[in-house]
Amino acid sequence: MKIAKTLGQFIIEKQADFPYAKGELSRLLRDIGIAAKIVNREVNKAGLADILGEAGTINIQGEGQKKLDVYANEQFISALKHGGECCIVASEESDEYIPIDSEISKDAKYIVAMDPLDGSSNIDVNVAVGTIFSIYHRKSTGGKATIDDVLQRGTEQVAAGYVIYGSSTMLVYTTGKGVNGFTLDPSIGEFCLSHPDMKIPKDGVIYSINEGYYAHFPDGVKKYIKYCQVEDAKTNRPYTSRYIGSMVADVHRNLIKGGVFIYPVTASAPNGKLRLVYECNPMAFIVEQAGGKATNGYDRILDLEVKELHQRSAIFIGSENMVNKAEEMMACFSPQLTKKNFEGLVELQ
Ligand code: AHM
Ligand code: MG
Repeated sequence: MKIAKTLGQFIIEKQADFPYAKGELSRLLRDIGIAAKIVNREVNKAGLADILGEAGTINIQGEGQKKLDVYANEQFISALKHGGECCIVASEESDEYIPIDSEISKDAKYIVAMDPLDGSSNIDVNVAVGTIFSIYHRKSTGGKATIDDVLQRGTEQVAAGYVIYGSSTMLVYTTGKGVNGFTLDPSIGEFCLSHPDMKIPKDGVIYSINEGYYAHFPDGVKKYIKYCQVEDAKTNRPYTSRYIGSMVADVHRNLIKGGVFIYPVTASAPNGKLRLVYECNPMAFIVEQAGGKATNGYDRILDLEVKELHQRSAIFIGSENMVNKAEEMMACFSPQLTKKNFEGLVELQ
């Protein structure tokens, strides 16, 4: 029987790609892998809570039962604290960034931004959810790391990844040298390399968007949806519509099969819904590293200026040709209000 390479073995092997690194990033990735296994265990028994009579109030250790997203947040923070390689954690679950002041972290060089349990409203109905993480070098030197260490452009990411808790559990990550996927083998409790050097097809036939908000979409997005639905044998249209409502699961499927995932600005979410720092940037880094594309409809996600920790952005992400087509529609039917054309509009009034 062929023995699969574990995540731990793979990380050590790849350390040679960073000749000046002393293994801190490898240890950080290992810590994230450990937390992912613990969260996976809880996600997997989510439905049992009621049966075991533990839900809502007190668990067997006498602790209050936590919502899974809070639980996941605590597990990742605790793993990163104990690992000693991270000086700040920024999380969707915490309003402010969390400095890590412990003795073993005093020389830590890395910042981790994460969404500990993305799509958590899907937990109750046994649909895939995910964890998203993004790793940066601390920029400041001396003293405590600050919010400016967190607010770096996506291009500055050192590594990014996601865990998908689906029909199997996978961890997919990049350190800027391609994308590799690992599937958790529950019998040995290890993530094993199952998807080496992942590449997203240039074209796809899946479009993924919450069409319930159609009336609230920009015209460019409406036109793109109509384009996807038109019959055209040459381009394999009509395309297939698939929307899970967990970004990790939707993007993961498209990464493997080809497709585009769009969460645009809407009338009720004028800046988009998804968060730039710990949702859009890491997914954009991964998809670009797999040969795909990610924009906000006009500009590359990774180049966007980051002003706030919980900043939102529209996102068009996936197969390059599909994102290009959607962008074309945006440019045509929802041109970006740049300073120049804004001034033009003012003059017209
Ligand atoms: P969350 O971080 O609160 O879980 O929200 C993010 C999720 C994404 O995973 C998903 O793509 C999107 O929200 C779904 O939103 P909607 O229900 O508006 O389509
Ligand atoms: Mg989220």
